[in-house]
Amino acid sequence: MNAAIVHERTYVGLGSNLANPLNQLRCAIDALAKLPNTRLLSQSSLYSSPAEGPAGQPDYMNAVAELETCLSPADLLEALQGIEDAQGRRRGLRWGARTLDLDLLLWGTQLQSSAKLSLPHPEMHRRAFVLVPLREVAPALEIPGHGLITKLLDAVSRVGLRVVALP
Ligand code: ROI
Repeated sequence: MNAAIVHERTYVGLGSNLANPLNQLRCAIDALAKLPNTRLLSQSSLYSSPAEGPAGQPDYMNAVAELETCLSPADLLEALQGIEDAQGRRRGLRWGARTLDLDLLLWGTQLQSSAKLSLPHPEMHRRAFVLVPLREVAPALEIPGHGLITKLLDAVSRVGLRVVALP
């Protein structure tokens, strides 16, 4: 008998603030839909938000994609980095401006922490630019170790975050 193939529900955060960010996100969503052994289930609206972190960078466009995948977290991470590279990502300053950032937010209910990958993403529960689009695609989500998304949203400021395009 064949072993059952495990499909995990996974969420990816998208961000861009260089080189036509709206287009960067749209291209990235198309690339996510083409990943092997993976299905794009839904995508959030596209949001504009002021940069968090180092000042003096352009506003970001952000969105979240919901996927179902048979890829392991490590393989999915590698695939996401491949999409970032294909869209011209230069890896320089840690929190600097970027053409495309794809953050693996959650992979099922997996908890892990390593230099390469931590799950859930260690900053996601504090970031309105992640939580607001994430709630659109997963309104009842519980973030392992942090609780319900609705509760987390009560604690973050959404100043400056606005929808610029529907899914
Ligand atoms: N700020 C916003 N608004 N959106 C991002 O995607 C984003 N990504 C980052 C930092 C620099 C932390 N700030 C951001 O990596």
